[in-house]
Amino acid sequence: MHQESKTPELYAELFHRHAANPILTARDWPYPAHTVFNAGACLRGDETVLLVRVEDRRGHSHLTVARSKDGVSNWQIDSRPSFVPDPADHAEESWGVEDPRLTWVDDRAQCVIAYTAYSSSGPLVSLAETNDFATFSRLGPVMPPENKDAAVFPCRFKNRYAMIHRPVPTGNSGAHIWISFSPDLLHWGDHQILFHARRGAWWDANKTGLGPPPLETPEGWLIVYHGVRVTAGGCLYRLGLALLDLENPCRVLRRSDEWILAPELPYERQGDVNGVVFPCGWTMDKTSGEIRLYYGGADTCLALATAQLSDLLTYLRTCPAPQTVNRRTATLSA
Ligand code: BMA
Repeated sequence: MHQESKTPELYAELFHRHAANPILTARDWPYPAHTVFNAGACLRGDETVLLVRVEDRRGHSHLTVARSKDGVSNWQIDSRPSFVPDPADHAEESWGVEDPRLTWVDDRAQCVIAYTAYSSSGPLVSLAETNDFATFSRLGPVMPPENKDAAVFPCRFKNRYAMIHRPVPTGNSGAHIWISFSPDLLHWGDHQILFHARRGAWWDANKTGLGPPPLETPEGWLIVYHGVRVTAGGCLYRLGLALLDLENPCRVLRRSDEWILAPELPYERQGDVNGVVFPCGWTMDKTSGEIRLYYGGADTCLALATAQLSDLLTYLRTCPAPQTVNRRTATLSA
């Protein structure tokens, strides 16, 4: 395994893959499933709760709850799908629901789920809420297609909720990460580009997207995002870090030039979609400062990597502060 390698590492690794990886596969599922991956995560009481994307043999996805005391093993998985597409009342879910990001929002006493609703007109962003992971209430679609990779912040900014998301513009100008604001989680505006996909040879050229929801730290909102490099052998999904200002999350304080996690091991390199690490959830142990990143491997299984928050922040302090851009246009490139 990676951690037991005898050759010295070429780069210092911030995230360490868990020895039990992949921690969940379709073989662990209590009912027939093709693949399980891209799970949202949160801590509730003494449990880690995952909302796992499960793809069936039609190719459609639903979401299923898995709970564990240690966040690694002995997962208690709902015996049937927990959150299923509802195409009769929600046509936007006719091809499934995917990639949930979970944010506990104190002032609603609810976990807000931002997920991709896969409509026949393309993927869009929908929101739902739950406080027990048994019953879910939909707020409905909030961003039209094509848009995905969304998560809401856990608090309001000057009385407005904030959400990060990733629209895909027409043309060839790149898929950038945006932020928007809302008084009620239903009506969204003040749309601004948070940061651009880079271009050319960069690892995050052309397409970027938020990973898990922003995590509050003493130095800013911690962001993990994926960048997609299109190669002759297919797309490579790798991960980078960024830090946003605590008071004004439209301000990007730092952004890593290098990726910090990339497909390397067989369960990341080979699967339904080769060469993908795709996190939708993380948790933090406030006592130890350990961050647990839950990520899909090759669109087939679920894996875990851990890092120390202090190491991530130390690394980010060495990263450049991005140039200021006109955030309301998508035309400028970084
Ligand atoms: C993205 C999303 C993810 C998926 C990734 C790689 O666009 O659809 O669900 O893991 O592509 O296939």
